[in-house]
Amino acid sequence: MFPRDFAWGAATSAYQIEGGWQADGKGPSIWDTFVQQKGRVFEEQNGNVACNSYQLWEKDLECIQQLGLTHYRLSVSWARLLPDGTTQHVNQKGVAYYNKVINDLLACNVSPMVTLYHWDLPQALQDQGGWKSESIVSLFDSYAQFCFQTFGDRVKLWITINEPQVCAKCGYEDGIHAPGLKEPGTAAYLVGHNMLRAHAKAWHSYDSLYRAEQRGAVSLAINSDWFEPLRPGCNEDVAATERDLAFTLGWFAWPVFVTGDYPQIMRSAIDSQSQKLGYSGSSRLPSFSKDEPAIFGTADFFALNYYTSRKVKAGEGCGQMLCLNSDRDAEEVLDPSWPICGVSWLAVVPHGLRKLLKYIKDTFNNPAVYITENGFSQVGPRQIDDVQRCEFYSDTIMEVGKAIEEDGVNVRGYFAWSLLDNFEWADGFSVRFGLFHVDFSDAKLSRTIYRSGLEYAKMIMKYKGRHDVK
Ligand code: GBH
Repeated sequence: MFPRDFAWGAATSAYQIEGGWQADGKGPSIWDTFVQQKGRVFEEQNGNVACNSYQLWEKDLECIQQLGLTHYRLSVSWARLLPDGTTQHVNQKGVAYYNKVINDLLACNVSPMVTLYHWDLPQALQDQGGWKSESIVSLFDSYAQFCFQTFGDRVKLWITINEPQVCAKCGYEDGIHAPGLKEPGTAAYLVGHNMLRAHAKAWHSYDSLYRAEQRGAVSLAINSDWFEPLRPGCNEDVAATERDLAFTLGWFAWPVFVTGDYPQIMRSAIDSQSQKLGYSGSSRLPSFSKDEPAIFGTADFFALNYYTSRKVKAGEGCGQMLCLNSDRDAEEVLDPSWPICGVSWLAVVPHGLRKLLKYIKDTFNNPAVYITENGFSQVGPRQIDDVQRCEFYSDTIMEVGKAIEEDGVNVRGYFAWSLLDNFEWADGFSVRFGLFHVDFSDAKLSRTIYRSGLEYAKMIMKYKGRHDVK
């Protein structure tokens, strides 16, 4: 069912696991700032220590080996490498840390997939306007080039930006993630725009300066739910579903994989709402200039973060608010048959992943796909014997297998979110996604494998093993 070189992985991100927020010359990031503000995070928790992977990396490596992973997806902290965000000042201790991580992985036959930006912008760059400012595009490119130069002899799979849609919406529209801004209806589109340009510029740099020698692949991780009309026969619901998909997956996938520009549905929804509300000036959704490096074609594979599905019905006709949800004008509902795991947004729908994969194959010209995140959360008291999560992983991996075998989708790898219980952003440590439990009340932060970790290890062994029999 799974190709011989299929990537069996797990993922983490720097701020969520590393701790060491001020260690060895690291600069502050926007999350270091955000968590210090009252009311931002569950019980005022923070990632100052988190899983302390900055010091306990070798424990993480043991976990990785216990699972038998072939790949590990981590992110590097921009402010740990470049404390003020620029290449003017390199923190050699940060470089040494990631060199060790990468070298240890390779020594254990595990391939690293490295994300450059998993939401932790250096505060120094936020102070200059952050992702809203056009200057971020070349700053990001310099940072990316620094990473290609420093680690690219060993890292062959790169993700520039993790979930630009979530960065833009949660960080600048809803204000529930760092930098915590609430500028509805405008900032998210600008931020998304600069993220696309930054991604594209970094991809072009890799393509022209590093690819020939390093022979790696670069993409961006796009998050999307699977969307279906609530009433399939109802035209309004079908149209709302298309809009919802355009505002989530399409926002970033369309420019990169299809046209070099945003989905037409998205632009016309935004512009007609602007007109209705008498918003003057140019479109709130910026345009790409012909003089810039092209956006189209700037991904060597499709990186998908999939968590859940939604049924969609027509919205209430926008309302008077200038905001992203009004532009999108779609109402999302849960099917009562879908179980909810842990957090309220996470309905368990493994078959939605298969449908989304098929959609990606058909819409984006059959790209190689890595599922760069997928997981199941637990809240409340520790439950090592997590039978539901075991079932979730086996059902999901079955759906991925069907996507490959029956639908012919070119899926190249699967990364479970997450290797470890970790700092789940605004939910702090109250929501646990790990294959390993982390005891945050114990100074040693001991890692204990969940039953689902053992099951995932067995699945990996089984599917990898099959080839050896032949
Ligand atoms: C991913 O985000 C992230 O890449 C990863 O870092 C994270 O730990 C993981 O998934 C699990 O969440 O509270 O109703 O307003 C997934 C996208 C964006 C989904 C924020 C939940 C909050 C919904 N997430 N969203 S709500």
